[in-house]
Amino acid sequence: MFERAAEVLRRNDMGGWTRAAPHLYPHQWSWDSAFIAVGLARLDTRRAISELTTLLDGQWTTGKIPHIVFNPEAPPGSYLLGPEHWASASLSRSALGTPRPTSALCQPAVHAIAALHIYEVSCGTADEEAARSFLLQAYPRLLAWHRYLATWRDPEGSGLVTIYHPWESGTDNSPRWDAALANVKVGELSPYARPDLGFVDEPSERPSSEEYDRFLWLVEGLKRARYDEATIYGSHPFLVKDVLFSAILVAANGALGEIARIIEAPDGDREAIGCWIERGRRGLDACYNEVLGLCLDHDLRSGEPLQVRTIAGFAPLISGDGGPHHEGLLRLFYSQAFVGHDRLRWPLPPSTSPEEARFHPRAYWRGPVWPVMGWLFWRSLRLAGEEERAAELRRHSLEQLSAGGFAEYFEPFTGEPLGSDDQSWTAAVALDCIATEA
Ligand code: 9WN
Repeated sequence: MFERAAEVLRRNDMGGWTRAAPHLYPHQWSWDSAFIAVGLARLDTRRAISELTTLLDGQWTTGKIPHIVFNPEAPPGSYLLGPEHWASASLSRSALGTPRPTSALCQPAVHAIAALHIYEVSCGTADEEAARSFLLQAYPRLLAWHRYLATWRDPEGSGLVTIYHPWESGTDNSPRWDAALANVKVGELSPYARPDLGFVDEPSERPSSEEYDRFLWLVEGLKRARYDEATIYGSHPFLVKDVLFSAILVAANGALGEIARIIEAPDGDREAIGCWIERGRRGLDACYNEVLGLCLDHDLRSGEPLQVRTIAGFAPLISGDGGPHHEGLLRLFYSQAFVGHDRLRWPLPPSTSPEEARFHPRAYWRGPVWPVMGWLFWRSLRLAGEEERAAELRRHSLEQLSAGGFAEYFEPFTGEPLGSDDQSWTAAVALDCIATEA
């Protein structure tokens, strides 16, 4: 299985970086690349380093790491919004000078976790020195990225990241965004075709056309604002505090703090990182909903929490400090509402609770199991000292992949592989799970 997973990454290797999937996603995606680097660290330290370095080369001067760095060789029209559609460098001076064109959104900040992982896996090997000098090179860029998120994406100082588009959450059509998207009034859009639908067995595996209209309309709004953060904050119709992104950022700040220690960064940096962690934890705590027993995203436009039971509600488990809610969150995680649901093929977290009215077992982020989410919870459980639970999660996840291959996501009741085959980040997390002692 390790060899098969490595083979998927080799086939998707574009020479220094990896496309997210062979057909559906022919470019370099931000958080995919971070997970891919986690897996590559188990194969080849230098290749793992170049995965992150090529992504960081696309960083904007604001510190933003864009959600896509484009593949100049991808066939035109193979992905709906190509570089010409974003026109990042002509609309924003902050995007000038990147070697490859980029999108203008961002995605969850898994990168510092991946960078630290590369170093830790290399310790004691001949590559340790190379990994250490990579940390030295990457650190200022990662710090600028986290500072961007702590400032432009959190002018309120709430500790929570504001997203401008569901694509920024990485959980695109999750019911988390239904209420906020319903308030987006779509104007005139040029007709468009959906290449993504040609790469899956049935359209229900992808977001609906109503969702796509809204996704494209939001991009139009961002372009009209010339991707200027202050302008967007003043007028954009979708501004949401995302608890999963915020929790990943807290965990990534933990990793960044460790990198700062290893490379002996200035004390001032380490203090700033510590403050971001504290603020993030307080922010997540404030989003806890007693009735649902979960953390909820918050719509800045309506001023309302987004009430739905999804995997994102367990954000405090990922931020590494469930605080007073840790035990309650774990109970709910393993209850009939999630991992303990009696119809599940494997006890793995479905992206949306099967008890939710808006749950759909085949529809992308509205129900299927995503292996990368499993990896995040596995990592978090281990860090929280929940060794047995972590080991179970790892075992079931590997069983699912062994039966269904390295698919993008899985039907939770049958284990049927859905979405793209040979999804890079799925193969990558499999490599890391296999390589880690049970
Ligand atoms: C939009 C690449 C990406 C993942 C996201 C996943 C999906 C893109 C799409 O694919 O999003 O960014 O076109 O559907 O939702 O998490 O990074 O694998």
